[in-house]
Amino acid sequence: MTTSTNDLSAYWMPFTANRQFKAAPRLVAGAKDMTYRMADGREILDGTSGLWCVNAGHCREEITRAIAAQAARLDYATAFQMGHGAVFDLASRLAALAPGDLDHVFFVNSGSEAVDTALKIALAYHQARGDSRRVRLIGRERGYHGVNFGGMAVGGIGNNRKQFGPGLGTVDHLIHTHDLGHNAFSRGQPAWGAHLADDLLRLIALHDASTIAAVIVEPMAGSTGVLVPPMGYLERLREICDAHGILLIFDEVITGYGRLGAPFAADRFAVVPDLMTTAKGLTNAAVPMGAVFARAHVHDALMTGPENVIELFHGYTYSGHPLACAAALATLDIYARDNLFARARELEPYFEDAVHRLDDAPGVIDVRNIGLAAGIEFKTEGGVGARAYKVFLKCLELGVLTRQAGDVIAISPPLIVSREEIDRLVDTIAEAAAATA
Ligand code: PXG
Repeated sequence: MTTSTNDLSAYWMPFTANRQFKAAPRLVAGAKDMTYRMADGREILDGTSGLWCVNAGHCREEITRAIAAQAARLDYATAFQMGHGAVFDLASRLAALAPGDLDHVFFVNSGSEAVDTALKIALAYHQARGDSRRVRLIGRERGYHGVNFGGMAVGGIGNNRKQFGPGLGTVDHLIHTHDLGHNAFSRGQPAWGAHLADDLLRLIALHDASTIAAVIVEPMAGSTGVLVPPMGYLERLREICDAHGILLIFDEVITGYGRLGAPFAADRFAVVPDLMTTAKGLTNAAVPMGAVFARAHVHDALMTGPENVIELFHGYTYSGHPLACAAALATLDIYARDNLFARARELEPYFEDAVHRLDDAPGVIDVRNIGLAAGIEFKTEGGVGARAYKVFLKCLELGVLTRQAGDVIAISPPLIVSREEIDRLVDTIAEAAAATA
C-alpha cells in the first residue's frame, strides 16, 4: 500500500482544528535527533520533544533496533496470569530509578491510562484498609491529567470538560498556583505561594478528610503553560495529606524521565508522593507506554486476602507490551549511558539565561522556567491564544516547532539539545514575537 496524502477527510484528528488543518496541512515525513523533516522537505527544529516525550531525541538507533529485535522474538504475550522477562526487568529498573519506596510498577499504555489507574488504585487502597468512605478525588485548576473519565474529572481545564457532561461527581479542585502579580519573570521556583497549598485545608473543611481518597497534581503543570510550583508548596501539600490520611499522587507524565534535570520531579523537589504516574519519556515515545509507581504501603495494602484471588481488578490487554518494554529498556540505557538527566541539569542555567532574553520581547508578560522547560506568556490580544498562535505559526515558518497553550508558548527541547540550538529556539521566538507585534 502506498501512503497517499491526497485525501485527508477520513482521519479525525485529536486536539486539532480539523477543518483548518486540512485546508493547510502540516505533514511530517521523518525525524532524527533534534530535527523533523516535513513532507515538503523542510527541516524543523523540534523545540518540544515531540509532545514532551522524545527526551533522548528522535529515531535513536538503539531503541529502533531493540523494538525490531523484540518484535521478531516475542510480539505479544498476554499480560493477565502470564508474564515475560522484559516486563519484570523493566519494572525492576524503574523501581531502582524511582525515589523512596516507589518500588512497585503497574504498566499501562498512555498518560491518561496511568492517571485513571492511579486514581483507581487510590480508591482500592482505602477500601482494602476498611476506609471505604474515602472516595473523593481532588485535582487542581489548570491541571491536565489526560482525557479519560477519571483524568478529565480531576483535570482543571474547562475546554477539556465542558463537552462531556457531568463526569464524576466525587471530585473537587484546589486553586492553581499561577500568579503573575507576585511571580512574573521568576527564574526556577517562584518564592511566593507556598501557602496556596493550604487551599487543601479549605476542601478538607468542606468535605471532611474522611471522605477524601487522594490529591493529584502535576509537580510542574506542563500543558497549561509551564506552571512551576512555588517554593515550599509541594512540601506543604505532602504535610497536609500526611496529617489527614490522604494519598498524594504526582502526575509526572511530563516531568518524569529527566525534564527537570533529575529522574523525576519527586527527586528534584525532594517530595515523595504515594503514587506517581508516568508515560511519554518512558519509551522516548517510540512505543506507547505508561507506568504507575506505588509506594510499598499502598501496594502491600492490596496484597492481602486469599492468594488465588486477583488483588486488583484492573489492567489492559497491552499492559507491559513486549515492544514497549524493549523500547523502554533501550531508552533507560541511553538516559544512563549519556547521563541525560544530569546533562539537563547542567544546561539549565544556560537555558534559563537564554529564555529570559525574551523578558522584553514584544507582547511578553511573563517568562518562567525550570529544568529544560519554559513558558513564554503573551498578553491576551484578540481572544485567548490568538497572539501566541501567531507566534507559533511564525516560528514554524522560521523552522522551529514550539507548543502553544492558550497565551503561552512552551518550549521543552530534547535533553540532547545543544547550546546553539537553545539560542536558535530563543532567537526564533524573539523574531516571531517582533514579527507578530
Ligand atoms: N498527565 C499529564 C501531566 C500530561 O501532560 C497526560 C497525563 C495524558 O497523557 P496521554 O499519553 O494520555 O496523552 C498528559 C499528556 C500539551 C500536551 O500541549 C500535553 C499532553 C498531551 C497533549 C498535549 O502540552 N500531555
